[in-house]
Formats: sequence, structure tokens, C-alpha cells
Amino acid sequence: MVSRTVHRATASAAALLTLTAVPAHAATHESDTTRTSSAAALPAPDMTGLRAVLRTLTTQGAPGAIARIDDHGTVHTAAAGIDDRSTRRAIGNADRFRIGSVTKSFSAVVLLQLADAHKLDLDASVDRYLPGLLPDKRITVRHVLSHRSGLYDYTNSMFASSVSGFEAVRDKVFTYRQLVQLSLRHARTNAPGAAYSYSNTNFVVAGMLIEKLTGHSVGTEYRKRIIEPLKLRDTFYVHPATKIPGRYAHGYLTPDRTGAKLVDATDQTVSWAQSAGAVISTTRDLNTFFSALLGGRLTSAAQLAQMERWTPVNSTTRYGLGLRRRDLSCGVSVYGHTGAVQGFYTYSFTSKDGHRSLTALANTSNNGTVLNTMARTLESAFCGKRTKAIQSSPLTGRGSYVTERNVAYEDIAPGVARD
Ligand code: HEL
Repeated sequence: MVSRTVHRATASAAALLTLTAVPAHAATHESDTTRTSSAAALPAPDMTGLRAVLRTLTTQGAPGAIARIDDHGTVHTAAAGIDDRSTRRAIGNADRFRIGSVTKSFSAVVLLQLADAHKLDLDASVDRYLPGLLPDKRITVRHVLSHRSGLYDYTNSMFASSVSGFEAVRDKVFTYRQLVQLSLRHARTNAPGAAYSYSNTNFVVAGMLIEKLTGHSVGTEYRKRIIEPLKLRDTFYVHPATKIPGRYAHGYLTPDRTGAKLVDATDQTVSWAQSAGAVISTTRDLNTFFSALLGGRLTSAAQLAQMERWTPVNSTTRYGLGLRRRDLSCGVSVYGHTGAVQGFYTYSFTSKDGHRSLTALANTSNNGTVLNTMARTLESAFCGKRTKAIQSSPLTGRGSYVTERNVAYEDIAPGVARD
């Protein structure tokens, strides 16, 4: 266990700018006004609690776990366990890792910058930009970015069997069109705009929009618009290369069969996800990213407001445009994304003003207990010391987790069984 607290200068990069379909009704565009969310009003982070959560993760099947809080220029880090089961090297916050769907926030930022530049209309049909790609012209860019398009998530079928599904695509290189075709073999989940239904297909379409509108790869656009301006030294999009550059944590996929050996899933193309999930980063860089985003330094205030037009997912989660809102037990709302890619679970969230951010990583996946416990890192980081310990709760069913308040709080891609 390593833990430290250091002070640093404020980042200067700032000069920029389950298949459970949830009906999207009137509440779709609710605002944040009733939630406590400024970092200034937050209690001090509970580092003792955070360390305990990381240790718990290592008893639940994660070889290691790390977390970093950036709070008004003060950095707190914690780590438990190992980043490599062969060498048994300790895991640390300098380790790079695969961030999975936190990538979706990067893709959304690029598109909202294009909206800022009047190159994209969020309410235009996807068909205007990508003629003939989708079978329904009523699907808009906004539907795609808010998971309301109804496009089936092809990863449900791809990863129905976790290890063999993964090994079948580990080295594969897909085109975006191939991934969309995999989705279109299946019936759509809902009419455009009618319901929230999380689907990687949406952010494959987002990647295609980026490439069409800019004439560049998504990797180039992430670099130009986000990575370089924010000086994210540990953030990469290397698709279709299979290696994480530099120092990194190994990621271990938990097999579906109880007791089977963890599978080292570190090396893979992540081509099945690309703009929906293939970015590599660190806890520091993700905190910088979400602080900048919520701090208004990546988009105009008007486009950030678009990102924060919320579709309810369940009683504690909302989805905006490539952005999640989590409502914590202490009444604080936090903004960011979660990620699950073979071997890695990520939580990355910030306060409403971007002044306090937390990123946590466990280097395993396909382990519902671990994923569930990771939510407690948010409570430690943003709610401070609590009199009643937040309990981890059992996986209650396919794609559904409950908290001690007995409410489902995580929307899991359908067919992505964690047990
Ligand atoms: S799932 C999520 C998370 N998102 C979605 C996306 C991402 N990741 C995936 O779609 C990966 C699916 C396979 C993951 C794999 C494992 O756990 O390693 N599971 C299986 O193979 C199960 N059979 C909604 C959790 C998000 O938080 O947004 O990332």
C-alpha cells in the first residue's frame, strides 16, 4: 500500500477551450440546479476510506487498484496490490491503463467542438453527414451521443462468452463500417429518441462523424484538440497497435467460469471499440481532462450545457452527451464516465466546477463485485468521512447492481454478464 499527498501548481493547460431501455420522457432534459456540486462546498476527501476501498478491491479479485484525487491543486494518491502478476511489481498512479468507455467523453468533446465551430448540428440527422449508413433517417447526432438511437450494441453478442469472445477479437482490426454492420444485423432496441439504451455502436458512429467532418482519424483529433492543449503526457490512441506504451498496469480479465485463472488481456487492438473505448491514459491525465471539461476549458459554455442535458438512467445516474452524472449518497453530483475494457475498470469523475476530480482503476474486469465496490471511491472522494460505511452489494442479476440504498445504479451494456 502506497499513499501520499502532494501539492502542485494548478495545471496551466487550461487555455482552451441492459439493454434495459429506459424511456426518455419529459425528464430527459432536466438541469442540475438542485444538486450540491461546487468543490468549495465539499467535505475533505476521506483518504482512509479510499485506501480501504482499494484494499477491498484486491480482496475481491483485482490484482491491484489505484486512485488519485486532484483537489484545488492538491494531489492525493493511493494504491494497493500489484500491476503485474508475473513480476509482482506494485501498482502505482504512474501506470498507464486502458480507459474503456471513458473514451466516449473524448469523442463527445471533439464533436461538441465541431458544433462550436458550426460544422455539426446536434439535432441534424446522422444521415446528413453519413448518407445511407443508418437505416433510419430520424436518428440524430444527439440521439447517438445520448444513447437514445436504438442502435443495438454489437458487443452483447461479441462478448456473450467473455474469454473466447475476447480472444476472437484481441488481434482483429475492424473498420467502423464493419462494426455498424454487426449492430444492424439485430433489431433496434427502440425508436429514435424514445429510450436510453447504452450501446457502443453509438460511439462508433461518433467516430465516423469525427473522421467525416474533419478529414482526420479520431487519434489525430484527440491529440490536436485534447491531448496536446491539456498536456496529457500519458494519454494515447494507438489503434490498431496492441501495446500500451511506457510504464503500464497489466489488465486481467476474469473468466466466466468460477475459479478459472485470470487472463492477461493487456495486449489487444481494442478495435472492437475504437472511438467508443480505445484510449489509454493515467489517473492524472483523466483528472486533468474532466477538470478542464467541467471547468469550461474544452468547449463553449453553450456546448457544455448541451452535454449536461440529462437522460435519466436510474435513480442515481443520468447520461448527457458522452458524459455521466452520478448522484452520491451525500447529495453531491459528480460528472465523468466509467469504463470497462478487458482487464481494466475505470471510474473518472469531477465536481460541477471541475475543482475536485477522482480517477480510480482496478486492473481486472468481468467481476461485478469489483465494479460495484469501485463506486465507493466516489463516496470517499466527494462525500468525505461518513458515519455509516457504504457497503458493497451483491450483483443482483444480469447487468444490474444495487447499492445499500437498494437501487440499481449502474447501467451495464446488455449481455455483458459480470457473473
Ligand atoms: S460496458 C459499461 C462501460 N462501458 C461499456 C463498454 C465500456 N465496455 C464494453 O462494452 C466491454 C464489454 C466487454 C467487457 C468484458 C469485461 O468485463 O472485460 N465483459 C464481458 O465479456 C462479459 N461477457 C457500461 C460497464 C461503461 O461504464 O460505460 O467501457
